[in-house]
Amino acid sequence: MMKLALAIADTNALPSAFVVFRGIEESIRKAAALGYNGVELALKSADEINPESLRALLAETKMEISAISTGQVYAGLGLMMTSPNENEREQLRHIFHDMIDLAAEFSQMVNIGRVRGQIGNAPPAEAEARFIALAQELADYAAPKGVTLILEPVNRYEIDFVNSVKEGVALMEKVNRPNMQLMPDVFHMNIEDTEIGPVLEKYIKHISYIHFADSNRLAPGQGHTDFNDILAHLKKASYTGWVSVEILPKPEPDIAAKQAADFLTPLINEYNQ
Ligand code: LER
Ligand code: MN
Repeated sequence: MMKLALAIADTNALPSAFVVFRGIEESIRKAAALGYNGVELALKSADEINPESLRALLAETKMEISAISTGQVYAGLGLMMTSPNENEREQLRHIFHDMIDLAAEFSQMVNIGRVRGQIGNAPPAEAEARFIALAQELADYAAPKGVTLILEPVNRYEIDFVNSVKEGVALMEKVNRPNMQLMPDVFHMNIEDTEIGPVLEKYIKHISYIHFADSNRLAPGQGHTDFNDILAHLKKASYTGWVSVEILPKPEPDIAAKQAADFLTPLINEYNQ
């Protein structure tokens, strides 16, 4: 089964948090009403969530958490896995342990987005080695809890380390942990990869989660990305799992979330036939 999620955050998330809706309870209720199967939670730290009330709300709305995403750990706290500063990496270790513990109950997926860090002026091999060491450590912490870490290739205008899915695959081979996978975002792939559908199909064994946005980062259906072609390739590769809508909240959050659900729900229903 392919399932559809919407990226959301709490009301206190930074303006830069890349989500359609804010306010956890209200967002989950609205996403459920629009037909989404789940929500992706963008968090800065695990203590933004009260597990007991989230558990009750998910049971009531029949919604799931698709993944816990960590962009705010970079955007809000400036922490990077490539950092040469051991103190920063130690802070990250604790934040990720708490996120992984939370994901053990909710979603079993923790995203590594821009928090993987920049290379900047560091020798690239050294920055990559620091990332790999911490990624392996976190994957080994997550494995007995049934949690997978999902690294998102992000375009060159936002980060200088792991822009394309192809580069992500090369890094995954070096990390070499079964619970460390990729989370391609078709918006970034449109900038960085040679093709979208065929590349997803080719590297499917490394792919556990996908972000959907159109070429202009509006709701799927509002730009020129060919979602029928992407879904045909995913189907050929027997992809099952989440696609998560991560788009600009434009022209209005409610309109954008509805446009995406209205466009994707029939395509996903057909995919699941
Ligand atoms: C996060 O999922 C993402 O796609 C980034 O572009 C946000 O800055
Ligand atoms: Mn994304």
